Amino acid sequence: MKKRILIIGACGQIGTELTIYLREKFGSHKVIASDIREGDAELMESGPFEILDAMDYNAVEEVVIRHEITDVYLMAAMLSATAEKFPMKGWNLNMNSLFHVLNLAKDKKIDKIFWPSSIAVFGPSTPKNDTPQYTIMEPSTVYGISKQTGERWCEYYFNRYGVDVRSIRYPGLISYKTLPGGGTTDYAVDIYHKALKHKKYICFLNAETTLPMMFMDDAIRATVNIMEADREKIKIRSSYNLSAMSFNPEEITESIQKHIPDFKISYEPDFRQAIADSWPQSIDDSAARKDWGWKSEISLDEMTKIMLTNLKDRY
Ligand code: AKB
Repeated sequence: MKKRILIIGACGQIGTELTIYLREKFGSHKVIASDIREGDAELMESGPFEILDAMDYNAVEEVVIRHEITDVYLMAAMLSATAEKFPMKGWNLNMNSLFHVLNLAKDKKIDKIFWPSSIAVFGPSTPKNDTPQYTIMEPSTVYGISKQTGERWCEYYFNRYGVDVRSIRYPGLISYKTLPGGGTTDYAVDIYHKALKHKKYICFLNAETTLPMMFMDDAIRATVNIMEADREKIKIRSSYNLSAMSFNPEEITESIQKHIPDFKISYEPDFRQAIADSWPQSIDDSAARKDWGWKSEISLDEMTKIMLTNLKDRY
């Protein structure tokens, strides 16, 4: 099999675990990790690595050609909270990096692209519960606008140029290997670290803020499954809704208290509350289930057990 994979943004929260998973699946030498900075030891030592700026078309093209890349996973992005602080930087990174890989595929320099979208494509006017695949989309954040625009361009490149681009609208992702950076759903990772370290956590969202979330293992499985599915099964070329669980800060606290009974949470909502309030509470992912067989496996309580077990030795 000629497959050779490039992961751009390999040192981030998703990229780190995705790289390690793909190296185990396809062989280390077939999976080139790249990022603007070096990552953690496991990632750096498990296979080839390139320093790469996702905004630099010539550099991306050079790495693609030198390594004879067939599949690109573009994981570099500025997330919702940070992009509100640096709107133009967020827009430029999220859009330019996408155009670079779409154009490489259009020019037949790569075969296939994975590009992550997000629940942030939805906005205050979207139905909040069981948000359908096709619905009103008026995102109110820079990040959400960039993801929704990106979805339109993915579909356009597929329809106009036959570019094989595949995408998922990730919910908030929770993992213990790498910390997230700059998202609105990051509290759901931080809370586990603080529960173990201090037995208390000050949450930047209020107790009732229910958001769609997913454990990283499910997200990685979904990502690789959509990329490995037969081309004709991928009917949606903008991005697929994806769902696993929904909870609010109070509910994740109760799940943690089953293991750490004296854990306490308090609330000091900041600017991220408005972002979270603009997003859905739960997602209808029936199209992903039907088209390429998606099914989530990990529930809130299972995730809590995994997170606490794997983080406890750090504190
Ligand atoms: C964020 O909070 O910005 C991300 C996302 C939901 O895409 N985790």
